[in-house]
Amino acid sequence: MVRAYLALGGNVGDVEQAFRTSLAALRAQAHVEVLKESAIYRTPPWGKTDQPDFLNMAAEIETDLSAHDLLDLCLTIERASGRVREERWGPRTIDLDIIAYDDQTIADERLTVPHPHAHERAFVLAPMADLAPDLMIAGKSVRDWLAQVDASGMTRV
Ligand code: A4P
Ligand code: MG
Repeated sequence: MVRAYLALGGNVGDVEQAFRTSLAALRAQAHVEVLKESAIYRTPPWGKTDQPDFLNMAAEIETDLSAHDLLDLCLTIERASGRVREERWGPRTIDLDIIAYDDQTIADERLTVPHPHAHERAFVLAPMADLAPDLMIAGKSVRDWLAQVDASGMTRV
């Protein structure tokens, strides 16, 4: 079994419900155990700023899936949880990223792990700090990265 960290985020529709649906889908998987969930944070939009605030959280899991199979599962869950209405596929409610997979470094056309932007983003680092402040990403701990980035405007839900 491998320890891995997932970051969840969204800003369309009922994101908390999408988080619950996604975590339930992970739990329902024989190959995944959800060990810990972070708090949920309301976060100012990063990058493209003229859009609604996001909700973000992270989960610590144990899995015997390969990193690529875990990615496929995340994409499947994204599609299933991202439905705004049952009868029709709506805008994507949820983004499910693999932040870390064991202590492995992966870089191919489908997958980059650790997530290449995790250490720059308070909306990833704050939830990750709830779970694994000492986890090393890009040469520094999550705690140290969090102290360096702009985490203003974030609130725990
Ligand atoms: N992929 C490669 N590495 C990974 C990984 N470690 N985890 C590939 C997950 N996927 C990975 O993903 C497209 C492809 O990335 C996947 O099919 C997989 O093969 P995507 O999520 O559809 O798109 P993206 O490339 O991540 O671009 P996107 O969604 O435009 O940007 P980001 O970087 O995901 O950022 N502000 C706040 N406050 N909170 C947020 O959650 N999120 C974004 C989106 C922007 N601003 C935000 C937030
Ligand atoms: Mg993404």
